[in-house]
Amino acid sequence: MQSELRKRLLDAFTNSGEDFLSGQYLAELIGCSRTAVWKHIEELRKEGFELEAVRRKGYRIVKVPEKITANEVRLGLMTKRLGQNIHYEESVDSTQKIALQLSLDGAPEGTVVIAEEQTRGRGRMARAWFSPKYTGVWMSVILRPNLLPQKAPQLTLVTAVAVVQAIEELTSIKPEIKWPNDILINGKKITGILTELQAESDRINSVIIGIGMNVNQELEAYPEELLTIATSLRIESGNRLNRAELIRLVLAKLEHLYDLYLQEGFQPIKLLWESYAVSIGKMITARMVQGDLYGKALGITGDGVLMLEDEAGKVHFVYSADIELQ
Ligand code: BT5
Repeated sequence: MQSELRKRLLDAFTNSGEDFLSGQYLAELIGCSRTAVWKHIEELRKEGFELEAVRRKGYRIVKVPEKITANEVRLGLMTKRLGQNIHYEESVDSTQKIALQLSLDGAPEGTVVIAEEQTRGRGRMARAWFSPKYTGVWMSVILRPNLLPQKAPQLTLVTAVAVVQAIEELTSIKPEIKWPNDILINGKKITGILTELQAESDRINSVIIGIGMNVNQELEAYPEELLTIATSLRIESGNRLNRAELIRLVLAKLEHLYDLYLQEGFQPIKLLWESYAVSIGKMITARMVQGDLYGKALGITGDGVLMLEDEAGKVHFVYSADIELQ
């Protein structure tokens, strides 16, 4: 929505307080048709405003979107490193990009970038990640582990377990993990994780973990192509969640599991991960750059690599793929 029109619309609602404003009045005020007013109202709803619409009376705002502030995240944060340094932005292209720049500038481990909205949020292989304003958690965490670069993908699995544990603690929902980076509820995606690495030949400079969580979106907020594949914690639990609290919990779980991983290696994470994994023991198709592979998902190796047994009984090691459950 053009910002001048938006400003006039919000000013009108500010002045009207609890009173309703009719579509006709708003149309005249901002100089457009009633259909256009309705579209603007829908835009506001997508951003997290709750509007009451009553026939013959019009509209009024009953709830404004709650913003996250860095201070709100810090208050009650139970971590030693993760989130001790928070960069909060209202709107960015991608938190990954900002985090990369901060990491190149020497930001300490645990630095977190949080945005209310991403205009070019991204998934793996340059796919788009839908990141609407005020309703999700779009954040990137900078880690600097003393590990060989080839171990970095394991951090995706460490993060997946942390996110599942945080969701379990805050809601009564039991999410599942689909290898390697999807967290699902009832088969629909609630969270995606993107792990990006800056490394020299044998040492990691930084790993940037991007976490995208659908929290307070309603179904109408999603574009057509995501309607059948995405969901949000609000849709699944029926409740709006406090995003700052969720962020604190994810950071606390992640720090705990990350420390466990650094001290004891991948084995304890593997056990936890497997207890949440949805694909293990099932027939799956692994879609890879080099082609599709169909077979039974046997589990993950001690390194976090997916093992898939094809119909001829041959076991394949899958390092990177999109998994389709049959
Ligand atoms: C992912 O990629 O799932 C990783 C997503 C990581 C997003 C975070 S947000 C903070 C940080 N900053 C960024 O710019 N990114 C990270 P992938 O497995 O490639 O899945 C991408 C696919 O998921 C898309 O092609 C869509 O089909 C679907 N998708 C897009 N947006 C979605 C959403 N909000 N919820 C569920 N599915 C979505």
